[in-house]
Amino acid sequence: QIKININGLDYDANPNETILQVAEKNDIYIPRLCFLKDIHEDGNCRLCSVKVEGQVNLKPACKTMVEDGMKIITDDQEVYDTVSMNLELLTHRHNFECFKCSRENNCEFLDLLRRYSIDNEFTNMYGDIDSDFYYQDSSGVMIIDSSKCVLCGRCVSACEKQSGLSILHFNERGNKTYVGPAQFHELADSGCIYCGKCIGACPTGALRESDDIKPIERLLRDPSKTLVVQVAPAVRAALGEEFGYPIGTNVEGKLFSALKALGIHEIMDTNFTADLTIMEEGTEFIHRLQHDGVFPMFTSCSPGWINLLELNYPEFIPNLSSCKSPQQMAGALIKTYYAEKLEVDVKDIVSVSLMPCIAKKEEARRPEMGRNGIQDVDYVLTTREFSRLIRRRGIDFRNLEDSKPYGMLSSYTGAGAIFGATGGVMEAALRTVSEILDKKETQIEFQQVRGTEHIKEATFQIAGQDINVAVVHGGVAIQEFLDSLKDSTKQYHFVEFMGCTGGCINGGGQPIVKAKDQDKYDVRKLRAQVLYDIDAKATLRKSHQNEFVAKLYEDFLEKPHSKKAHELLHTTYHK
Ligand code: HC1
Ligand code: SF4
Repeated sequence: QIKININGLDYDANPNETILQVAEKNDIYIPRLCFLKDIHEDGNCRLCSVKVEGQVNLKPACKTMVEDGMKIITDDQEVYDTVSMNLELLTHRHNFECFKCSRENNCEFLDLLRRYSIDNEFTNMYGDIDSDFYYQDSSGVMIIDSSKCVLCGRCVSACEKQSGLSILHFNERGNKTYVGPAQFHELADSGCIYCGKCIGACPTGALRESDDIKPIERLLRDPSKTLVVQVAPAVRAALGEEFGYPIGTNVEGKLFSALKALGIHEIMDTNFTADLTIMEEGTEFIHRLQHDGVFPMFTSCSPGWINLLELNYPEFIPNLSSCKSPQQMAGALIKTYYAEKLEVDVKDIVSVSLMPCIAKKEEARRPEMGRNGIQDVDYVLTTREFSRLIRRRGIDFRNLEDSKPYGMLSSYTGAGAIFGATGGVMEAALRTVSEILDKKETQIEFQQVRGTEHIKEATFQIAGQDINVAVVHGGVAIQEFLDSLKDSTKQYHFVEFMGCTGGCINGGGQPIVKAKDQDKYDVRKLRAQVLYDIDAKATLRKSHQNEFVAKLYEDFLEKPHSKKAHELLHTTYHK
């Protein structure tokens, strides 16, 4: 322990801490833009400049280590003017279209400009934008707009350290510098898996999802259309953050009320098809066990993961479960079974999903995800887009009463709810598979597969056999696991993979948590707890106990892996 002095007051510190760390621990404000803990710590924006006694130049607080007796000033006129000038310089190449920006509500750059009352006192320039900025929307699901980019590098580092793919780079030099896939590549052919980690790291609106709000607005006003919306497990665990609720607040009831207030005709819950997925995937697993099938079997619900596998590890395609994701199963039911029930021509049904994910937009467009030229899911709105739609319609989200959706395709068990957290799909599958194989009531909780460790392994005794499972999340861990699997002698039976660390609760379409708050809170843990709390309180906690899933089989699908189930609920993969 050492002592340092900040702005005239003494503080205890550890010699391995930076000035920024000690300041933030003690609630002393130092501005920051490019610094993102564990992801981008190699400061270059110079906004965290502070004065250190005895030093001629100002020092970047994010990478200057504290020393015993150090005296630091964070906010005198010289520091203030320097930070202001550095901020002003960043305004020169920024296209201020704040009214239509995806970060209208939480732009870290705009927050700083306001905090420092930037009025171009120093540089006499403002928004000297040439029209030649790099703009990339070839993927149809994600946009890079360098006219909003402050070149902080957070996205480049996130792509490297979180997806493990290093798709994004700084291209060109000088004032032509822009961030994008390596030169001459379009996003669509760059190997990007649409995990959206770059978007979550961006402090401005330079990276964003392709916005589908406009067509939804139009369809809501079209009396000939019936909109059926499904809601992913993880959306309810994070949407509240967009409306000022603390991270880790369950807003499921208000979410359904918001859909009703928007005039959505029919609501279903992706949690329902998560339960259905367990029936199909569990049956597939048991079949592989009993018929010497391909092991380990891999889960197939996370499209970021599927993209990564198809692009980089196609040799493992036979290991994938043939199950479509719950999103696509729901879409297929909406366009067949539900359309019939509603007595609406399938051409007039619009199937919309609310997802915490960018890759779900791309999954929905896959040609095999539909039939007779009709896609099962027409539009995917991220949690962020949905919040924007609510705000634009002037719905007072915080004062909405809680409500429930109606209809059988919205009931779910605790097992369906936990799909959105890493380990959730595995735990849900184990609850059902163990009970079917052991032919008796088995345990509910499989704690060993929970938590944020990137690769979790466990062995369970099921029907007298050791079943080895693993749970892997995030691009980096996925690559590490698959690389080691090639040489491993261990017989794994079942592996859950999720493209994002933490699973869908930390998906690329979830509310963006500002850099400072990412340091302060364990976002993944808090959001996951919402889902585990829903599960703990549920009366039914195993997918095979969902009576409406049973009814769906009785009325329509017959049994897991029936011909009809195969047609609607299973898929193939691209090489
Ligand atoms: Fe997910 Fe899934 S859990 S993939 O993370 O299997 O996106 O939430 O909807 O489809 O159910 C996402 C979440 C989601 C699917 C389910
Ligand atoms: Fe990289 Fe993921 Fe962003 Fe694609 S979506 S550029 S893989 S971080």
